[in-house]
Amino acid sequence: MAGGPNNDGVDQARVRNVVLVGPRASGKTALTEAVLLENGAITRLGRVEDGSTVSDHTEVEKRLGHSVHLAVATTEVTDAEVTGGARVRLTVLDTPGMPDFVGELRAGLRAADAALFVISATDGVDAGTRILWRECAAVGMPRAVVVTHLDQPRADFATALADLQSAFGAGVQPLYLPRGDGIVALLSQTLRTGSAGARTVTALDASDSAATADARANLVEAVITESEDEGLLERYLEGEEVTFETIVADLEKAVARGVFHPVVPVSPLDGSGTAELLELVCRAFPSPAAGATPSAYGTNGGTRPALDPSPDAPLVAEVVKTTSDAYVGRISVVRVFAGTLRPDSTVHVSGHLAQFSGRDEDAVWHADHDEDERSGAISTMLGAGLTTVGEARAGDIVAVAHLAHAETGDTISDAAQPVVVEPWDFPHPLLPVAIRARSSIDEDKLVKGLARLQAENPSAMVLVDPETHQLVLWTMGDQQLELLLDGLRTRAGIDVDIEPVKVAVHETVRAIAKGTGRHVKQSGGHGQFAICHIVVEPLGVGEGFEFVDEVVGGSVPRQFIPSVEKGVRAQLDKGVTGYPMVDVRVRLVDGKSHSVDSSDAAFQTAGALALREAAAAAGVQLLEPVDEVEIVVGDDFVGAVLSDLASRRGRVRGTESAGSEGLTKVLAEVPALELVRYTTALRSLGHGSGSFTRTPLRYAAVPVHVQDRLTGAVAASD
Ligand SMILES: Nc1nc2c(ncn2[C@@H]2O[C@H](COP(=O)(O)OP(=O)(O)OP(=O)(O)O)[C@@H](O)[C@H]2O)c(=O)[nH]1
Ligand SMILES: [Mg+2]
Repeated sequence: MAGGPNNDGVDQARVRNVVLVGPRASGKTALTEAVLLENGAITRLGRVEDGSTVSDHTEVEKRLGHSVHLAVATTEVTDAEVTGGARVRLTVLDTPGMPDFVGELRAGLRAADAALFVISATDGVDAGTRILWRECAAVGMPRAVVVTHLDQPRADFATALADLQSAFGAGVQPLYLPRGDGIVALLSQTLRTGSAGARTVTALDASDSAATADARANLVEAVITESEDEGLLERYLEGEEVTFETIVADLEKAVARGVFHPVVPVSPLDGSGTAELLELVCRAFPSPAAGATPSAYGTNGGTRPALDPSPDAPLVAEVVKTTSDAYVGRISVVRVFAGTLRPDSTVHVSGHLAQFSGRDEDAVWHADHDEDERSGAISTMLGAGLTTVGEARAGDIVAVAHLAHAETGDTISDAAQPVVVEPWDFPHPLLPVAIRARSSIDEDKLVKGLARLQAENPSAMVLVDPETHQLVLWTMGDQQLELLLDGLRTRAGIDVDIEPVKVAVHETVRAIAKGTGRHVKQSGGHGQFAICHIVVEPLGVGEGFEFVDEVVGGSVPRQFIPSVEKGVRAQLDKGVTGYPMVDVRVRLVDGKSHSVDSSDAAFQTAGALALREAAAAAGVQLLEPVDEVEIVVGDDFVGAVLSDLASRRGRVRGTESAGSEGLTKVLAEVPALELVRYTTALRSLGHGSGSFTRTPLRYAAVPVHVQDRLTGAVAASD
């Protein structure tokens, strides 16, 4: 067993956990590769295009040419110039930029103590990244910006910087400027050229100093503005000289406080800027001891004291990702927030939110599991590579084998002092598809396959719809759906078919009407005889079903009255146009029986027939579920969202500020029939800035054209 990094003598204050976030294809995976090469963790720079990177190590990522999973790479920063001589252990969390995989992004944010926003100079900041920046700002997460793709013909650093400053606001200032052959360090006024192991640093000549003077002045002033020495800015503006050391110290503090955000130009493909970025991470980003920790609760509720991020405290860790390996079995990627996790020790695993309907009050708190388990081997990760280590201490991110019941979002704690941490903000999957096993063999394997899918993808959800009885897979979008089905096929050998999702439409009747059910078969053998007369009446929405016995004189014998009701109920479940019938009163007013041929079954049949006839006479009105929808979208796209809602028969109740600059909240009532694929529609309407929640509100009568479509559909499928 290697003398693992966790007892490798690296001081916890020198641990750095950094998540890379940013738009699709901005260069996060390439940057991870450059950082690993710079640190000597790899000897050859992998390329995304040929599937040879450390992060995009799964078959599907190599095939698609982009990340879909959170990837973790732990390495030691070896360059003493970069670390100032200390030993620093850096864990990079590389996240997918595609919106469908936001669950992986959220897991990465949870495990990290600081974020690097990776922005391509040619593609800029998308709406989703703007929102993410604000979310990080709201929790005070330290963050800096890396600008890539500067080697591209259309790229211009000044334009990219202006875009960043308008998108991210105050405190965004370049620490370095790109220059053809290297980068210029503004504070030290030096030019840095070359790459890992062959770097030269030379002082700027007079003309370069003059050319960068404004940028340097803006940087210095921005840093001093954030200085904890309140009088410093005034003194500086009055002409007092501020030393390089003071500026650097204030800069590092302001970054760690999350109020100042240096911009570093990096070219991941040739390594330029990587060492400078590492220097910023090592010196200015916080250690886990300084980072935020989640709130903790007792496993039966009740708050617990704030977590103590020291290795000697009781163990509290969280599963941020769950995968499985053909040899090792289940692997839990764990961030330790307090205490020390050891291999082969008994820990307590507390579940997370088990299920939801979009309404928090329906959230079930760790209902599914809450038990002790024995941990297996502990390893640091380098993409798919695992290095066994002796322990994991507060601040470490490691892979733990054999926690058979642990799922993403679960808490791992000291078995003697079990706790559960507050869950992070799981994205709500809102794109449903109905799935069905292709064969009975697949059927048997499906439950197990879906359980694993669920444990590994908390941003997806599998539910059996209580009304339509369909098995519904809820995902974040089509790409995630494709990935999950691909996983079922390739990893679990299960083929499923996709069906259109049914919305739980109901029937009711429009008017009061009579109906007769006549079930008479008396031609030889045991006859059947049952006649019943009913009156059907509409009830209010949500009033359910009422059966009224108004039989007099025994026209329907007492023992067969429940049979009529049973038959009526069976027909209600089926409906008469293919949807369950609700909110009706059925009055059994009369009937006829035969002393020999009448039976429970005969009167059930007659009851069903009577309802069908009465409903046809009364006229069937379909009722559809209407959801309350709350949409948050960039201000520029509100108009498009509103007119689209109108085309979906939506009723807008109002718009208001979403409480975050540049975002508007739209409140509306929209038929569920029109929301099935709203996730994808909103993504293009809002250019990536849109998100929504939906909550079942009520049932309402569908308009004629929709009813024709629905009954036409049923007729077509019969
Ligand atoms: N020319 C150039 N290409 C770059 C640069 N950075 C990344 N690339 C290329 O851009 C493409 C996308 O880079 P990735 O690293 O996969 O981007 P990503 O941010 O990880 O993308 P997702 O995984 O989809 O979120 C790859 O082909 C990279 O080789 C750069 O600075 N210059
Ligand atoms: Mg990637």
